[in-house]
Amino acid sequence: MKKTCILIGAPIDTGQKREGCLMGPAAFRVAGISRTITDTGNLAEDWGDVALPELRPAACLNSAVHSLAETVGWTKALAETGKRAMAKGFPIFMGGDHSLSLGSVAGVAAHARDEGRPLFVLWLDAHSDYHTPMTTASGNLHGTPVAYIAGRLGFDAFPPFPAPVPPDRICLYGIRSVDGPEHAGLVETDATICDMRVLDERGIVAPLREFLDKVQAQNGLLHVSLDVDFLDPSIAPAVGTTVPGGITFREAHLVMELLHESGLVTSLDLVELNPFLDERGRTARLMVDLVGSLMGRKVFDRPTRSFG
Ligand code: HAR
Ligand code: MN
Ligand code: MN
Ligand code: MN
Repeated sequence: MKKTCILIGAPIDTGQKREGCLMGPAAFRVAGISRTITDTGNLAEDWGDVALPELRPAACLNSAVHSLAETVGWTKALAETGKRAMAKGFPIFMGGDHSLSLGSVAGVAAHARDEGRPLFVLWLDAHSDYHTPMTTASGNLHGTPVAYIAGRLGFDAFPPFPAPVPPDRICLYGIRSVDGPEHAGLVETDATICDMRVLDERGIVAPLREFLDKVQAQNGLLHVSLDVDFLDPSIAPAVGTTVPGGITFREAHLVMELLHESGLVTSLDLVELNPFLDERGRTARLMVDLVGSLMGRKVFDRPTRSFG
């Protein structure tokens, strides 16, 4: 089935302290994201970059937190654009650092609520991003979106998350860096944790299929959030927070191909690309190639396992 992909640029770098992520949307465009999508027989519509609205003062008891007003502003703007895009097609949010998901998933969740369908979230990342503004030691709000999405307390400065996603509909996949307070929070939930220990032992396919089967069984919408640092730094150097031991080139493509075959994915974030750290565009190109696999590019067409 043909999809209309809606490209939404989110040039955000205030969710962390290293500059450069704000060039991400431009790099995805230069790397040919539109063309890659249309080459798979789907449609691409570029809505341009979202603008940061006028800021309102915002405060937080944790003095480590920085750029709170900007992050709240982006969250509101992206939630509004994301909800509108969900009504029109398949939004692809091009970051920007991972704080963009505070807004993108809020918009997607509002749409899911209005449709009366459960939202599932697949978090492809080295990090669990389960801090709240109250628990983060770095003060970098890109480490918080999963907690916001799950309805964890501590986000008083933000709009209430529309229809929080129960943790049993969230899968953290590829994680290998989890801080103490994130761990303490996560063990209290029934989120699906496919950390590297699990993926090394079981392989990447079975745990992913189990989660996709759940989405299918409940007729859910599925949001995929792809952080560059999910990938091994040797193939994806353009990110400020590399963690060794990541997903390989071949594993990453297989994950995307399985997601395509499931037919379940309804929205996507591409985050944490810092083009200033890239080597001749290779990370941007790899991320775009992964979008190609997600949209159905393959070497050879064969009957695929159906879901449900
Ligand atoms: N957990 C650490 C912190 O809060 C590192 C978070 C890094 N997050 C990302 N996104 N790069 O996954 O500071
Ligand atoms: Mn900056
Ligand atoms: Mn992340
Ligand atoms: Mn990460």
